[in-house]
Amino acid sequence: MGTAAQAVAYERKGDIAVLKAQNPPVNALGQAVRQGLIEGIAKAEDEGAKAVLIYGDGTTYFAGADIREFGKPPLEPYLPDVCNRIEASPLIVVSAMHGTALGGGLEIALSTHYRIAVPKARMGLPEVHLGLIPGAAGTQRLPRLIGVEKALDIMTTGRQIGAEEALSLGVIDRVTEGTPEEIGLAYAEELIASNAPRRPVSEMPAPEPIDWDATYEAVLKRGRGQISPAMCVRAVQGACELPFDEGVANERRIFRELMETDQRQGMIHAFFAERAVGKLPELKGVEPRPLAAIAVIGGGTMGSGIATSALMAGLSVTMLEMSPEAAAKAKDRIAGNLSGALKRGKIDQAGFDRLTEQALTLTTSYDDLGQADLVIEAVYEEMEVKKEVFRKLDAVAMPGAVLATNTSYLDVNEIAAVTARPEDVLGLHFFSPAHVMKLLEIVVADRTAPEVLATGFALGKRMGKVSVRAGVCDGFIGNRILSHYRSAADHMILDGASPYQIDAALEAFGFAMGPYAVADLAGLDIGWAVRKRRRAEGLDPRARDSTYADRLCEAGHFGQKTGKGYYDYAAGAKARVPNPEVEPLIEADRAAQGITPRAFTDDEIVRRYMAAMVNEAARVVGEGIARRPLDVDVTLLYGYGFPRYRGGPLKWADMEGLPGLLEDIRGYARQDDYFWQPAPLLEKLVAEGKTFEDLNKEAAG
Ligand code: 3H9
Repeated sequence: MGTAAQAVAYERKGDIAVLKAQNPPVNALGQAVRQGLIEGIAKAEDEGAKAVLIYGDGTTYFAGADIREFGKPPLEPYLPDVCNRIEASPLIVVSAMHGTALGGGLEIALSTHYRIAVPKARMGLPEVHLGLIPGAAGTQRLPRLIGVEKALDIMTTGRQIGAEEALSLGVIDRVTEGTPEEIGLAYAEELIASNAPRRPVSEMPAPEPIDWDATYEAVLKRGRGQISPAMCVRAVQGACELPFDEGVANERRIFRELMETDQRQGMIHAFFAERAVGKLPELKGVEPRPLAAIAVIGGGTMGSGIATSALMAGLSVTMLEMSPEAAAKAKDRIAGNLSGALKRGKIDQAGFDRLTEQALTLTTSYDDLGQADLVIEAVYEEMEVKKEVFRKLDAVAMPGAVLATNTSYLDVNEIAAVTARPEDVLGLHFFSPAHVMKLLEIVVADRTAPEVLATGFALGKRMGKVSVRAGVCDGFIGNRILSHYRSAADHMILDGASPYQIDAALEAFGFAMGPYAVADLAGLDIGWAVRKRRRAEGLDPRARDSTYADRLCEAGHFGQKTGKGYYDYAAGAKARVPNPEVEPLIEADRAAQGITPRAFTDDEIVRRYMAAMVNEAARVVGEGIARRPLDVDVTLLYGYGFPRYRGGPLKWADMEGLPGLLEDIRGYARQDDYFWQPAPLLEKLVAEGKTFEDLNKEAAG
């Protein structure tokens, strides 16, 4: 980062000392920046300036503390002291914000006396997303400025607010178009001319209290096991009940405690992992192919979701369906999806009309796909059906067009092989609903060209997805691992656990939904089809199998969409009443297999489920299906409801300790040595005393 003077440039503009932060890419508040701010304020005072303007060079004001410093010994000057030093200056200090003023960045702004921002600026206190609370007096100053409830909303959700909302809440004083330097200087000159007073927020009266315990409990519950949002409540309570300095000390104590937690480690791992997934050696210097027009084949829920996402990304979309009626239905689905964006203010009515009437073309003829830069098929999940689509596509697609299959399990090599251009073929595995879910698995077949892979990543980026590279295997990264840990859960049911106990145990662990509630949501027919296919392909005779779920499907119970599955939805999706037909089916299955049921503790359920997940994930990494452990973590976080505060399954495994997990897996293998064969990579890591994180670091070079 260089010296303090380089990190914060000092310049006099008449009566105003201008401090310009220069720490690309996001002006994170690393040690040199903090030092530079302290020195800049002191110099301005020594030189007799009347005001100080603080702003950021490049694209943003400070985006927060330097997260790379976390977990290392803290370096002076500490950020809270920098904030206090700024606020205590006898000069008028002004912040001019653009880009994102986040976390410590907003805390710096709150310690300046006046705040101005450009209309596009965004701000927030997102520390909870890193397992922390604001730690530079944000929990003390923001409630003094805007009241406890509004401050807690911003802190506990970590949401970003735009400049206009910040103005209306009273976080900032003014919104003006211009460069941060221009608007900041003009504002500072005006304040000097009008003899405006210093305005330290710490001297404002303590905010009005609320019902702290009730709020703490409500926020804790909303966090599904995440502790930092609830701890924001305790820190803000300090702002009401303690003198400012003691409130800051209280916040500091909580911040330091959270810094030591696994949750903080997990969330910061997730932050960097999701930025690392797109960094692949084979993409270095590879240009993606042009992307302006895409085509989607199949307008069901998935195809319509993909089309919606593409339209929202500014691409024109041709939707191919089998009949004009089916095409009209697809259009209705897309319009339905887009009306959600309209309601949320993401597009206006004119945008809605343009997307549905001009950017979207419906067709029933493959001949109309000849202009597409990229075609995605989202037809029925059946190899022969997909192959037929690709043969037709090969005949009509323009040279250089990327041909993608949205399969979730099937062999992309086999699909590519029916075309004369397998180098143009890849898998783009979206997750349903595709316009909502952030995960995109980009499946590389044996002959996929690097620029085709790069085009997949470019498409993902335009659509705002988190894209993960995956190799070809049954289920790629996510569904392959899912299939394994779901089997572990199914085995526990055969052995005596109930689906409801399993769901409850895993939800208490932090999953958004337990596996059986998820199955009901996705549709039990999906798993049924996969089971039938695998049985037809021939199961290994050592593999355990169960039939109770098939019986449920045979009775027409496919989950939420039919009103019954593992749960009965007569009283609504939220009520989650167990379906009384399920237990007898399970008991019959156990009896047929001669199994005497036993009791499971919730801890054992979680341990077995996680061990199965980690073991299969280790195989997926060992076989190169996922490049690095972090690719698995991001896949599970974004596609499978894995609790973010645990970092992903392999980060969790590192924190739990790999030797203990391997020992447990070996123990389970004494009862079922087929299912519980330890993954060779897990054994190797344990033998070498390494972690999955070591592999991530080796891959980063
Ligand atoms: C905090 O402030 C605690 C305080 O309360 C108390 C302290 C005592 N540090 O996301 P991008 C890197 S906690 C270090 O791809 P975008 C990022 O890794 C902090 N590095 O760009 C990436 O590096 P690379 C509270 C950071 O335009 C590059 O910058 N603040 C930091 O899509 C570009 O990032 C936050 O939580 C950082 N703080 O989004 C804000 N931030 O190129 C976290 C980014 O090597 N940051 N990097 O992969 C963000 O939300 C987004 O990065 C941001 C830009 C919106 C700023």
